[in-house]
Amino acid sequence: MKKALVVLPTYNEAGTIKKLIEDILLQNQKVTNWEIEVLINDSSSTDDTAKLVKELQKKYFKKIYLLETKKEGLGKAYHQAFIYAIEYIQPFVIIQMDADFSHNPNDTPLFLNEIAKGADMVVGARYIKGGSIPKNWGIHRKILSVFANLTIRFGFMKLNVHEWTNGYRAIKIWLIKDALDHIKNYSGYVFQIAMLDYAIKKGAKLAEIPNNFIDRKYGKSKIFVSQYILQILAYIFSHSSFIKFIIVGFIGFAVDFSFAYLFINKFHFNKPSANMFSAEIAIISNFLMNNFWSFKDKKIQGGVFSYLFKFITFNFVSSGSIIIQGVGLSLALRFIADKTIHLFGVANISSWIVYKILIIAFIIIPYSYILYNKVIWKKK
Ligand SMILES: Nc1nc2c(ncn2[C@@H]2O[C@H](COP(=O)(O)OP(=O)(O)OP(=O)(O)O)[C@@H](O)[C@H]2O)c(=O)[nH]1
Ligand SMILES: [Mg+2]
Repeated sequence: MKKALVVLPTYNEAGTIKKLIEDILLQNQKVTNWEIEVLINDSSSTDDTAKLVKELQKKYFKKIYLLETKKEGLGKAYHQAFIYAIEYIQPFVIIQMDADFSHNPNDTPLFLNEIAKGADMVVGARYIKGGSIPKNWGIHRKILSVFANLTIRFGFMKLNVHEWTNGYRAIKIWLIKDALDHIKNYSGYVFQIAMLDYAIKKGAKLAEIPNNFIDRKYGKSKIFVSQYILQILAYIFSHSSFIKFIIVGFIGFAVDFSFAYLFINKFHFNKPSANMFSAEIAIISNFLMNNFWSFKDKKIQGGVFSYLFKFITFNFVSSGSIIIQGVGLSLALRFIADKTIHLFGVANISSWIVYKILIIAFIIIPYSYILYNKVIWKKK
């Protein structure tokens, strides 16, 4: 028998906590290979949440654990619960669940099933077939949830991970132990994103199962929306290798342009050689910035030779994008049009500028990002 521990963070959930714990413990009758227990981290609720848990503890001997802490946010509450679980309970897997019945306790066997099949982390996903968000949510709440998930998905360029913010999950204890240092920095709701991001970067095996999120009937929501949005954006900016890769691209463009200007105007190089030198300087600086910043989790390992080899490959990939731009531009000019476009009667731009921007956005960026990930900064 393996132990599965359901962790419930609570703040004023007296309306639901008793029935929820009993429903979770009832799941023991449905699973054969698991022993399900519950840990509640109550952050100084001002209602009877902790008192009700203590009453239940007497009824269900040694199946219910209670931690009582200060109120410091959801991420902090999970972090405290994880540390307690690792030290005193040693489960094989932890299931995270909201305590307001938004997550149906009857689904816990489905999560355990995926864990038994080999997943390291199972996410209850509302944005896959079979999953859903509450129909009665106001339109602003629906938009917020959908957009938050899309922003994170595209911000990290992890298109096959559909759910980032839902808190119904099962995570193997080794992965939690491993992630403790990373997630302790995120005390609010953004902790859920930080945990999943860490699991992906670790190469953990992920599974998504459909989840129907139910609107709470009792108690009040604790989310502070504008703060949450800012935390999400800050997290993506500091942790997405894709965003950093785009920023490096812009810096590379500036480096190329500045050096070309310098060589031509100050050192009187001829224009073609000035541009060749400036392009190579930009390639070198892009290579270094990508290695030590954008893809720092997958930094090139080994000695001088592996650096040299990767650097030469990087030059090939960069030459590829120059060729793609050249060929793409000449095809567009020839088969679409080579003319001046009048922008709403206020400005004129040449069509080649539009083509160049489109080629960079839709061909060069995916081309380079995919090759960097698959060839130069491969996952170890
Ligand atoms: N221990 C602890 N639990 C918290 C804290 N903040 C939120 N929670 C719990 O975390 C879970 C999710 O919080 P909710 O306020 O329901 O957030 P939500 O589910 O996104 O929003 P609603 O369902 O609309 O309320 C609930 O069980 C809360 O009681 C906290 O600071 N400490
Ligand atoms: Mg809730």
